[in-house]
Order: sequence, then C-alpha cells, then structure tokens
Amino acid sequence: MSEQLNAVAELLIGMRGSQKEILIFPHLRPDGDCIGSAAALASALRKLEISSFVVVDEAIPDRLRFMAIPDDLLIIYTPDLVEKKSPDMGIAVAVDCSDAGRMGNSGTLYSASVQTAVIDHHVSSKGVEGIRYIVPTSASTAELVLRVIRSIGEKIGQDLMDPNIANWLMVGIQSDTGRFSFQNTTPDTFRAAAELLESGANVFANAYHLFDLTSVERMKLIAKAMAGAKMFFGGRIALTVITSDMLKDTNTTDYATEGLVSSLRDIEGVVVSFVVRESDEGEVRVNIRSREPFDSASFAESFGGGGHHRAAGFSMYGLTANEVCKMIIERAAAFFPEK
Ligand SMILES: [Mn+2]
Repeated sequence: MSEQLNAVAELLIGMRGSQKEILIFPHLRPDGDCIGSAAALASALRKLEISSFVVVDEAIPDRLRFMAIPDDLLIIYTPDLVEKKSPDMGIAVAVDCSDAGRMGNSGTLYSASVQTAVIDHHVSSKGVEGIRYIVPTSASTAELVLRVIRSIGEKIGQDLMDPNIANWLMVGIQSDTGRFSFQNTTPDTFRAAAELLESGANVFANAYHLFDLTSVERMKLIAKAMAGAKMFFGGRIALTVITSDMLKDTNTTDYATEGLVSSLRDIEGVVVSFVVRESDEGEVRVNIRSREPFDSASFAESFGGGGHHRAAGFSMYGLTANEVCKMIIERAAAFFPEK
C-alpha cells in the first residue's frame, strides 16, 4: 500500500468517535467520476458513524440523476455555510480535483477547513496543503476512492462495500475511461471494475445513461456544431465554437455539448480538437482532446487551466469566443514537435 493511501485512510478513520464532519468536495460542473467518487466515499464513511456530506454548488445535473444519489448525502453550498459549518468541519476532502479554485463557490468552505485531504488523478494537480493521494496514472479518481474504502475496511475489519457504492464508483470508471476504451485504461481499471461488478454495479445501465441516451435537441445542437467546425494546420486541428445563441436556439444546456470534442478528435488526421463555448457570464470555456504527441494538459496549463495529457480544459474571461480561438490557433503551433 502506498504511503499516501495509508495516510488518507488513517486520517479519515481518525474522525471516528469525534463530533466533527467530513465534507467532500467534487469539482465544478461535476462529471460521473467526481460525483461517483464523492458519493461513494461519503456513503462509506457514514458506515463508520462519521457524519459525512458531499458539498456541491448546484443540484446533481439531470444527466447524472440516474445515479440516484440520495438528497441527504448532499449539501448545496450557500455562503452562510462557511460560518455555520466551520466549527463542525473535521476534514475537507477534495475529490477529482486538488484545489479550491476548481470547486466554484464551495471552494470557500473547503478553504475554511483546518485539515484538508486530496484524492485525485490529474497530472496538473495543484496546491501543497493537506494529505495528498494523487496518482496521475490512475484512469479515474473512483479507482483511488475504491482503494481508500477497501483500505479503511481492512483496517477496521468491516466490509464497507454495497451495491450503491459499487455502482457510483463504476460510473466514475466508465465515465473517465470512455467505457474502458481510452488510453488511460489499465489492468488495474479492469480489476477494480471486476470487483465492483461483483459488488452489484450495473455496467450496462450506466453505459446507456452516460454514453448512449440522447435527445432530439442535443442532436440538433451537435449538427450545428459539426457544421461549423473548422480545420487548421492541414487537418491536424479541429475546432468548433458553441455560442449562447446555439444553446438557446436548440433549447439545450451546456451539458449537451458533452462528447462533441471527442468526436472532433476522431476525425481522421486530427491530432487535437477544441470546443470553445461562450457563456452568459463572460466566461469562454475551452475543452481539449488530443492524440500523441500533443499534450492537452500542458497546453491548458499555458492558459491557466489543466487536466490530463489527452483531455484537458481552461477558461478565459473578458474575451470573445473568436479572440480565444485566435489565441488557441496561434499557440497550438508551438505544441506540435518541429518537423
Ligand atoms: Mn476524473
């Protein structure tokens, strides 16, 4: 067992018998991995009779409702919580992210905690505070949380797994591996998945909800985005812009764009793809997917963002989507090795 895993497990176990809470913080705009990991960890900790909640800025997005995470496991962040919760807060755990900046408003509450811990698999993990279990080679945070839960169980001699926990972790793995097809998928991923299946996860239902289920509205949005896609550098870069008007016209939300950036990368010859999204709040968000040798994470970091080598993102403020596109194309050239 790694030292970091052991340290996180011991830290969490240490809250048994205290009146303090363990609050768990996924990242903003939650995906299956951060929400699944957070819900599984909170639920397992409750079996130790530790009061534990997942703190989020907004309710679970519609497309993840199938996970059936009970409302009583969640706290929707409000600013008054910082004062209200601080005295009760024993440990704040960041999952699938490593600093308050990725959490949105609830990051304020995370930062107010004296003791923090991080469970994450992003190469661009930031910060130095707290106990940090960060494994960039892990395909998902869910695999790391599974190890934490298993380790706690072994230490206290209690099996903490149940079908809900198993399924929430499986959702995390399926989400982040593109149902076991991305380059990040490892033998450990399959071993974890096998264990979770044996504990009651439903790989089929998850795949349907995560990847196949769609809507006419979303299809219309994707059609517009695809029609507007532009190619650069002899077809090695594919880029498209999603404007606020496109979302309004098709009656969709931001979440409808999921999967689009991967589809663009799948075009033959494309090494890196970008989806540039306008938001009403003056933010322009950029999603990146790439193939070797293009490093999405370091490209995103050069704009103040982060992520994984093959999947990353960043946000810009006070610029138009077109200005951001121009900057991307100018800077991307430097990220292709010299010929
Ligand atoms: Mn993840």
